[in-house]
Amino acid sequence: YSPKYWWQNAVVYQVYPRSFQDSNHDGIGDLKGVTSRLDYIQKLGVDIIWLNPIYRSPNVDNGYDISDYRAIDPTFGSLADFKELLAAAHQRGLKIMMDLVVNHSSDEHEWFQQSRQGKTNPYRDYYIWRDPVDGHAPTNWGSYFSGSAWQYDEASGQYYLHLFATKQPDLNWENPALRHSVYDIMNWWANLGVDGFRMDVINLISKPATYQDGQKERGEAFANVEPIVANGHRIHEFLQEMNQAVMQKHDLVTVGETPGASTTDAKQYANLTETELNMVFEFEHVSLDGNPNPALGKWNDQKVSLPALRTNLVKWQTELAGQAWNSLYWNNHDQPRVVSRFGDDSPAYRVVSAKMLATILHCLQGTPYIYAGEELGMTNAPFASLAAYQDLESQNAYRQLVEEEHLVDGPTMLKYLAAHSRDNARTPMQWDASLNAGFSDHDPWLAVNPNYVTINAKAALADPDSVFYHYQKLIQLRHDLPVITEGKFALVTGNENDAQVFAYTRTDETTTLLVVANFTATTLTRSFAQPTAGTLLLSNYTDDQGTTLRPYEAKVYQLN
Ligand code: TEU
Ligand code: CA
Repeated sequence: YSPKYWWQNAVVYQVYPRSFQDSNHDGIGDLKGVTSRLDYIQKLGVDIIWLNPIYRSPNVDNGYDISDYRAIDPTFGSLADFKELLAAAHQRGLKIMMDLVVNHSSDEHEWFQQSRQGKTNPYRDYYIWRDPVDGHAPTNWGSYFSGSAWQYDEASGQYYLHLFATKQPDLNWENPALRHSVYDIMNWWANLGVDGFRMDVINLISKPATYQDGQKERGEAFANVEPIVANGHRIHEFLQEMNQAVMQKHDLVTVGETPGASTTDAKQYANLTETELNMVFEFEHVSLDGNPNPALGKWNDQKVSLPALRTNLVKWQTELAGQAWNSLYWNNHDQPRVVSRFGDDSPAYRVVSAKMLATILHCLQGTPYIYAGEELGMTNAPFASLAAYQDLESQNAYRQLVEEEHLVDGPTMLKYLAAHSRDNARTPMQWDASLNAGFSDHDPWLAVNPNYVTINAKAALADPDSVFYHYQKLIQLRHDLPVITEGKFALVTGNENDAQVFAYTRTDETTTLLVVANFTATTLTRSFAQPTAGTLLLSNYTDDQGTTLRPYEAKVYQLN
């Protein structure tokens, strides 16, 4: 089945190269490692691989700090290794999507090295420099990674803006020369044969016309900068210009990472006429479990309720229908593992709840993204001390919130890190039960999850009831049934306030699918769980008990 745009019924597999497969015994995953595992990815049945950044980088933020946009970081291999991966992927009918990080670069990028030379350097305006105000930073904006978003530069007496780490200065998109440098880089990779871009925090590139202080929460030293910089006044102009300079010249798939984007914003970014981007990663459904104290942001350990989650998913399904395209994701390299966060990772329910969550997501409208290891039901990391975490966001947040602002105590913050640290997603891929999960024969850069002995790809491939094969079936269904891509979404009548079960239908001219999922470990009865006429297409149990739903049971029926 082929939709209007090929990426509409495609499924994406996200590879975090650092954690996927080491090929040269240094404990860090690399490109040759990815190439060696393409058969596995192909077996799952996906269409596209998204690679997190592999460009040259000092790696303070695992590659999101790029010092050369046209070079491969030696940690990952060479440009020749990349071309080999691209060719091997294309041979198997797999496309490759690159990460594009152009809200900021590394401070070690040549542009910044020039820019910091002084006010008259031709690259000065590639970045955002401001004079001090009353002897301090120009505004009270906080960085996403704690502390001020401004860094003072002694030599020129000015501050530069960094929404992320100090070593990630923001690029100045007001400068047309910078913009065209970015388009040149994109065309260079597209000409090399890459099939798309995942654009890092792309909706933060248009900064406000005037810089003003933001709102601080009680006890906070700095203001949340997101409402000030997200979806800025020139963002659509910049994306349309990029679209004309790059996307219209190649057949690319594009997804914009857009924190703080509403459905209204998404309708413009991902409108179905291909003038800006193909789709977005929105953050609403992964922000519902934030701390009730806004000063603590995402740091929390409470589970989200099904009604809150459902209301949000339903809103995106209905508001974008026919107007814009969304991506579908439960997790990525920044988010906790889905089965630990929204399901139940205890031995009794891990497999069944992982399959349930996959079913609910993969029958929605949009393009699904599977984060490496999700198809195995990999879980959060069991890190017990601060020292076990590598991620700078986690380390900085602990320092600021516990030690500097005293907004939370240490043991509580460790619980929050266990629930939400980005390192939960970054532990090495679990290939088999051998040393270091088959990821590397060297100590891995981040500890493997000890549960690799039972949770691993080799075991999953040998078990016809594994999470892996459930994902494989869901992907196959999407490729076979137009209703999954095109069908109208509707919540089952009576499901609006159900605290335990999520049930929806998808309908096109010829068919209706009914998707029912029990989000609890309790056996329940729902009349709508047994349609009067229909075929069971997929389930996470071996038999069907009609109106009875066992723990985490999920069923997909084709009606009439
Ligand atoms: O993340 C952007 C983002 O929204 C961050 O707030 C991030 O998700 C945060 O850790 C959530 O608490 C992107 C990348 O995905 C992330 O890995 C990078 O560190 C970041 O941009 C900077 O490039
Ligand atoms: Ca390596």
